[in-house]
Amino acid sequence: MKTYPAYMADDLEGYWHDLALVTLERSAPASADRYELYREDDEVGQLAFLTGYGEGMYPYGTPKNDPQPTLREGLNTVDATAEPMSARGWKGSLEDQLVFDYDDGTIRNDTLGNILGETHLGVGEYEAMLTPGDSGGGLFLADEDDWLLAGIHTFISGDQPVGTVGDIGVSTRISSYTDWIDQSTGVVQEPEARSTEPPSRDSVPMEVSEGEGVWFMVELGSPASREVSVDFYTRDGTAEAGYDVTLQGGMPICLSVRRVMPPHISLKLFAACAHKA
Ligand SMILES: [Ca+2]
Ligand SMILES: [Ca+2]
Repeated sequence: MKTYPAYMADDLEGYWHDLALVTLERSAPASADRYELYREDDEVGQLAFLTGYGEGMYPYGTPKNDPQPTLREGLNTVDATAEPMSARGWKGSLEDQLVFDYDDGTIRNDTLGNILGETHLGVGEYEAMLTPGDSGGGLFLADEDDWLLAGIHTFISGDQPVGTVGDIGVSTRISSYTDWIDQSTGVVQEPEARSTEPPSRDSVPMEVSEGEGVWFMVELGSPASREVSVDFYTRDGTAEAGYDVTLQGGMPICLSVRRVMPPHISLKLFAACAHKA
């Protein structure tokens, strides 16, 4: 695990850079969901998707007493960075934190609306807040066709019990840390395909530089008269699937060919490689 160098959590001095990177001993399974980082600095005002394994709670602080940790999700709106809270005595890396309040549709509980002078009464029944145990969970913002990881939950500010309407949730702002994350985990390169398909088995590259596309050749002994499909899998070597290499098009890839003349087909497979910084 690699903790952000200037991390500090202190009741008097505040929360600073509450972020760490965890390296798994083995690659996560290919079936595990993966999310890109949110890299823009326009998070404020956006609808956010909150996830976490925190304690189940009803909106006014009554615990649900779940028998085991449960993944929950809900929505809220990123009201601001935590910077305006410095006037209220907050300390810490405030510019690098995203804050959102737990609304119940009333002005009275519109905590950040009242502080910031901009009424925002929440998103109704989907409005969600962090509870104890949600630390480390994700705050996601929508991209065109996916959700991007924009925050990691760090703490809740409010009266006891925490997680009730009017509380403020705080997530570490990922866009402030993308340089550190990139340097620590490797830089994703755009893969470039080799310009031409290899003409023969002998010319299929056995070694490939990072950032280059890879061609695989699959040969048939004789012309096919019906649909042919090929299943293939990768085996981890010095590069691990899902960690060092991402296969575009998913895994396994199945190729169907109706007529094959001449009797070989070739697959093009891009490998997006990451190199260790
Ligand atoms: Ca809210
Ligand atoms: Ca609000």
